[in-house]
Amino acid sequence: MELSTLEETTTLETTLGHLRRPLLPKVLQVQQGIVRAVHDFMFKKGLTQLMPLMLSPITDPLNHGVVDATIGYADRHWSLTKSMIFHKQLALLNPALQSLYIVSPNVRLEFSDRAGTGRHLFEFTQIDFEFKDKDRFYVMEFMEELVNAVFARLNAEIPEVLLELRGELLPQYEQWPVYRTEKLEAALGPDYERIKSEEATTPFWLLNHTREFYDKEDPAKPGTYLNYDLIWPDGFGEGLSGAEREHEYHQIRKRMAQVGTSQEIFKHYLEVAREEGLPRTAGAGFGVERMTRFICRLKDVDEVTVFSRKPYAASLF
Ligand code: ASN
Repeated sequence: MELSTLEETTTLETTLGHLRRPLLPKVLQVQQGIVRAVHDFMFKKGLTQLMPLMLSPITDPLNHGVVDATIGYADRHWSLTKSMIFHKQLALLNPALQSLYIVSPNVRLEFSDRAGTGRHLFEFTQIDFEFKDKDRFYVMEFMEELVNAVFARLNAEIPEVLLELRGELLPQYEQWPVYRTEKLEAALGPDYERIKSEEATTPFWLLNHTREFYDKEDPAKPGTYLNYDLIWPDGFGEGLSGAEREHEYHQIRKRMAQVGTSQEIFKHYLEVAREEGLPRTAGAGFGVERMTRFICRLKDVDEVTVFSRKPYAASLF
């Protein structure tokens, strides 16, 4: 969509209408409850909180194209944060730091084809966490425990809000099914993720997406990856992605070449991998607005925002 069309369709009335929605404060109460419960959970589990960064010479290349968001400052290009993946890994170079988390604002200037997914905002917050010397099984179990802890807290703290928004309290999940992308694709075709999410009644894990160079390739099965997505049920789709990370210099370079990442932009990161050695880590990040949307059973994640951030349907503020 051209900007001129945007100007015509985004009026002051629609912008103010969005922020005046009567149910919005209740949705925000749920979101606040999630963040508070997550902080307490992370504290109990011993993760150190880092403050977010919004600008860096390197950021997540993502596995899909977005509009470039770099600015010039002090003779250098600085990218707006798409995720803090590399900063999580680099921060764990500190020998006294074992695990960390960040409430991290991300800017991803999505193209208009993601405007109608119900799951994309061009600016959102993810809670990103990373552990040194842990594997995918540890991270998946950690997230399962986190979801149940957050849901139990919300049930205890704001039952009347949950009843009004979703008609019932939140469940506790005992079993999280685990599927592999290649098997689901063979059974259900290319739209397997959506189909499985619509069929599911509990969250589940989807293993092995072919993605960014930093998701570790399985040494036992080259061409497959030690990553995991949490998929919310009832058609709400992806809510978290994470992986064990590549940390060996030659393997990182091989994967960069395969997926077409610029080694020039990442030269200092590569230097650390070559000279210092990156720590062996695993982690993940989940979308706060997406978790809020799932809990409140909202049609579109943009219903969680005060100022719309739906791709190409910009708010005036
Ligand atoms: N936060 C994700 C991870 O830890 C990366 C991302 O958001 N693209 O793997």
